[in-house]
Amino acid sequence: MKIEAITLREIRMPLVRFFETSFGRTSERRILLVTVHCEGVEGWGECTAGEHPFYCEESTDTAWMVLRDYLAPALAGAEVEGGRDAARHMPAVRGHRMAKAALENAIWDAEAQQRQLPLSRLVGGTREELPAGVSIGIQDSHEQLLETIARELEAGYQRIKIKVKPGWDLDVLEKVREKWPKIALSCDANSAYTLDDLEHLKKFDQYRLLMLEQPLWSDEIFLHGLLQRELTTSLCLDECILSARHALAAIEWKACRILNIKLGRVGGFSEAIRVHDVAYRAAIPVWCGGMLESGVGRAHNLALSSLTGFTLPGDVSASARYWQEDIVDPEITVTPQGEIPVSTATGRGYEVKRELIERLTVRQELVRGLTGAS
Ligand code: OSB
Ligand code: MG
Repeated sequence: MKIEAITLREIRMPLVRFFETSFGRTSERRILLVTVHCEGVEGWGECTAGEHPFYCEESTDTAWMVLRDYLAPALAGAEVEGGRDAARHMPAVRGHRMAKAALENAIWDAEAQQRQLPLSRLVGGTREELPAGVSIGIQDSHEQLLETIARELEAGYQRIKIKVKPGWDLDVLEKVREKWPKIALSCDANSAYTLDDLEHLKKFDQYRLLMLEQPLWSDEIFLHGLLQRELTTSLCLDECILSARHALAAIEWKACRILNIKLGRVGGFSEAIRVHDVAYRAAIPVWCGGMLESGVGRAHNLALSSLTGFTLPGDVSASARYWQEDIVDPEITVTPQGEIPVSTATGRGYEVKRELIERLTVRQELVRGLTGAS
């Protein structure tokens, strides 16, 4: 498969409602999209980096720089077998996994189109219907949070995850459990606590959470293991799992009982599949995390979630929760039972809306392969 050229573009999309985590509030996304032009097909990828380096080191701007100056020049003009060997053609850039994932996932999409296979089947997926959950940000009041939860349960979502931080945690959980004693409920701290909070964190146990996600430092597996030994609640790791090696270390050390897998965080489909396989062999359930993606990233998340080990509801939610109008057709929707059917169309399964994308574009760059280069 010859990659003739690569388009990098940045689009801006206002969220229908702000999203707040322990590290800050987002109201408008700056999303980087990668298009690989290959022998008549176009593969699309999305970079999941945030606007600021707060969730991890990467941001929209660092990813743009790495893609423009290192990754796209190396892949434009290259002959690749497909998504699985794309990483071999990338220069030895350390880290910058979200930038790498945007390009690698676009190549997986192009390969699926060339082979006329749904992307979910190309990556090895077996599921046909995916259980959907929602991630609900920190709100301005408890009332707003309870209203939002009521609305999402009404829409059918199978699991509610709420963001927590010191000052927005136990009181909130108390109110939620008072109203809904039985719903599947998780919370995500995005590294807002330390081991000095041990006694406080033990109090989370009384709320019968499905899991507590990433309470401690974003680069720390060992200390999550010490915390897990002190809690009955299952820990789930997000930020600190960047590869299958990290997943293996966390599982062996019993630092968590559940893993969140994000395509961008681990560098693309190839590594995400390896993380899944490590967890599957150890009988550790996994689910797919979200990064406020547009429809392109959302479509890729659905394909990943079709792998056998994704038994827990993911942060794979309907387009309309985030966007006035999503950039794909059809938009992603959830059934009243809280499921998303896996697309059986070839490639990513959701067409891009070109005119809308053009209108949202704020910068664009075409990187061509050198003519005559093999
Ligand atoms: O930790 O899962 C997270 C959003 C931005 C950064 C980190 C996270 C999140 C979410 C949102 O929880 C999930 C989504 O709905 O896309
Ligand atoms: Mg998380």
